[in-house]
Amino acid sequence: MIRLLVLSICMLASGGWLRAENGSRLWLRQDTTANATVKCLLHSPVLDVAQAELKQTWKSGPVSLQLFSDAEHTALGREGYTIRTSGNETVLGASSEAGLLYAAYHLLRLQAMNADTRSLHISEKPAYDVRILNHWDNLDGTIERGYAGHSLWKWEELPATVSPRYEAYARANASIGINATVLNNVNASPEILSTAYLQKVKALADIFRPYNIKVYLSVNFASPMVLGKLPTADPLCKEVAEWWKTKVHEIYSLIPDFGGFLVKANSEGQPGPCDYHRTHAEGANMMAEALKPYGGIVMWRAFVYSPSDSDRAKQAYLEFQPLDGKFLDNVIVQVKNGPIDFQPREPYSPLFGAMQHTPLMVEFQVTQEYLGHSNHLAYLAPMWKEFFTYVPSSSIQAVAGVSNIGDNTNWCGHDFAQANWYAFGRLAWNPDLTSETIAQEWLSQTFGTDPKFIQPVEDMMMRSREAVVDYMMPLGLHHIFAWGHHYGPEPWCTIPGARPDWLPSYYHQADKEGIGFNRSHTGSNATAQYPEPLAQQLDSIDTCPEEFLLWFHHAPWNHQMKSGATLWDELCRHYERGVKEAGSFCQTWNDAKPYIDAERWNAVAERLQIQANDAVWWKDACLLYFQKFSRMPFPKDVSRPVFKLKKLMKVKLPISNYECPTPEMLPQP
Ligand code: GCW
Repeated sequence: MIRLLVLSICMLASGGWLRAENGSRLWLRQDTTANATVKCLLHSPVLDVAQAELKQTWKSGPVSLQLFSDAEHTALGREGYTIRTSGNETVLGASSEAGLLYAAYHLLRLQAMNADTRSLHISEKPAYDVRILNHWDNLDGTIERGYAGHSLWKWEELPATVSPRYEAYARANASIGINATVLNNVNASPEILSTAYLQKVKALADIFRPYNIKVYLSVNFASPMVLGKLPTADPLCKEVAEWWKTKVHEIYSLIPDFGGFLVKANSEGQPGPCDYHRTHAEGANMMAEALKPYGGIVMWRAFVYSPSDSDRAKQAYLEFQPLDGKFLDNVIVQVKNGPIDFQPREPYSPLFGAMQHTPLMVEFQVTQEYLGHSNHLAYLAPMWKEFFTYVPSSSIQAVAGVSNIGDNTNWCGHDFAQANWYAFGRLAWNPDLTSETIAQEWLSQTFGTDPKFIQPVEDMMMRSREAVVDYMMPLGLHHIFAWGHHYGPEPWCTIPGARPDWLPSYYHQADKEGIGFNRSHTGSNATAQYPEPLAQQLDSIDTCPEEFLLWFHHAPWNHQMKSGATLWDELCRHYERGVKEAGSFCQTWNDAKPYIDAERWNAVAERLQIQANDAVWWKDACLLYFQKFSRMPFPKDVSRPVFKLKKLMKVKLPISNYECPTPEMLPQP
C-alpha cells in the first residue's frame, strides 16, 4: 500500500507521463479532451465517428470534412482520401464517407507522432479492397492458436448484452485501415449459421458498421446436412444449392452489407466437395452463386494437403493449379504465404503467379502459433515484407491475417504482439510501407515519441524475427516443433500411428550424411513449381539462397557455406546468434525502462526473459539432437550447452492448442 502510494506520488511528480498503463488502449492513447472545431455538413454513422474522433482529439486549428466527386477523389476509390491544408484549416476530402473516416485517423496518427501538421498535402488509396482479419474463434469461447485469453465474442451473452470491447475493437481496426473480419474459426461449427447465432452476428455487424467494417463468416461445408437435415452436401445437388441460397437470403435480411464466406474444405478432416468427387471450384462456385446477387464473396482456402504426393509442400499447388480459371468471379482463393504452414521462414507459396486466371489473396498468420506464442517478441512486418519481395503486391486481390486478439486486457497477450496487429493493418493498406516506418509509428503511439526510446527499441523489433528464425529453425529448417501445441522444440518427436507429414523428422530428414528436405529435381522436385529463373536457382545447392538451403536440399554436414564454414558449424553459429540476440533484447529493454510506465515495462521484461531462456532451450535441444547425426564438435566460438538432451526430450508442456505456457512450465537453464 505504502509502495503504491509512493509510486503514485512519483508519477504525479513526473508530470503524469508515467501513469500506469495496462495496454488496453493499444496505439490509441491520445488525450480526448481537445474539443476541436470540426466542420461537416453531413451526418451518417460513419461520419459521426470521424467527427467525434477529431473533436475529442485534434488539438490544432479547424478541420473540415468534405465529400468530393471530382476526378481526383473518384480515382482514389471508395476508401481513399486527401488531407490538405487550406489557410488555417485542414480539409479532409474523399468521395465517400469511409474515406473521410480513414482520413481522420490518419490526421490523428500524425498528431500522435508529433509530426508537423501545418502544411499537409496527402493523398492515399488502399492497395486492396478487402483487408481482413480471420479469427479462429470457436463458439465455446476458445481460440484455436490464440494466446491472449478467450474469444472477444461473448456468444452466450449476445445479442442482448454487448461488451464495450466490440466497439473498441472496431475502432482499433478502423484506425489502421482494416475493413473486414471473419468472426469464427475456419474449422467451423455449422451452428454459426443457425438463426440464433445469426442474430448474434447481426449485433456485432451493427456495431462494426460505423467503423466501415464488414462481417464475414467461416462456414462448414456440411451445414446443409447438419442444420438443414439434407442427406448430402454435394454441391451439384439442387436441394443443397437451394439450401445455401435460402440461408444466404436469411443472412442478408439481417445484415445487408454482409461480406461473405470463408471456407476450409477437405483439409485436416473438414468436409468439402471432394467428399462427393467434386472439385474445389465446384464447391466454391455453388456458394458464390448464392452470394452473388447480394455482392458477397467466397474466400476459398487452398490450405490442403491430402497425402497424394510424398511432399506436403507441393500439394496445394497440385490440387489448385489445375483449377485455374474455373472459379466464378466472386471467389477469391486464399493461399497461405508459404507452401507449408506459417513457419518462421518459408519460401513463398508457388501458387502465387501460377493461377493467372483466378483472383488470389494471401493469408498471413498474425497469431504466433509457430513463433513462440505470446511469450516471444517477434515483429512480423519484415516477414510479410519478405513475401512481397517475391510476390508483387499488385498480383493479389486481398490480404487476410489470422488474428492474435483475445479478451486479455492488452488484447494480444504480449504488448509487442499489438505491433503485429498494427503492422498487418498498415501493410494491408499499403504493402510498400517499410517495416521500420510501421515500427516507428506503432512505438511512438503506443509508448512515446522520445528518439532515445524509439531508436533502440525499433532496432530490437527489426532484428526480432530473424532472431527467432536463428534460435528455432535457421537455414531453411522447418516444422521441428513440439507435437500439437507447437511451442518449443521436438526434432526427435515420434508419435505411433501419426501422419508422417505431421512429424519433425519428415521435415528435417537428419541422418549421418546430412540434413534437410531434398526438394530439388533429384528429390521431390518441388522446385519445379516455381517459375524460371527462380526454379533453377532454388534447385541447385550452389545457388539456392542459404536461408532456404535445408528447405530445398539435403545438404551434407560438411557442405561448404558461403562463409567458408561447414554447414554444421554454420548451423551452430545461427543458433548461437539467436540466443545472443534474444539475450540482448533483455538489455535493450532494461535501458528503455526510464521511458515507459512500470506496468507494461514489467510485463514485457518478464516475457523477454522467457524468450531468452527458450532460445537456449531451442539451441541445446536442436544442436544436441542433430549432433547425434553429424557427430561433429561444436565450434569453439559457440557456447556449450546448458541443458542435457535427455532431460529436454522428456519435456511435455501441459498446454493445449489454445494456450500459452507460463514460466513455471518451461525448462530453466
Ligand atoms: O496452422 C495450422 C494450425 C491449425 C489450423 C490450420 C489451418 C485452423 O495448426 O490449427 O486450423 O493450420 O490453417 O486451417
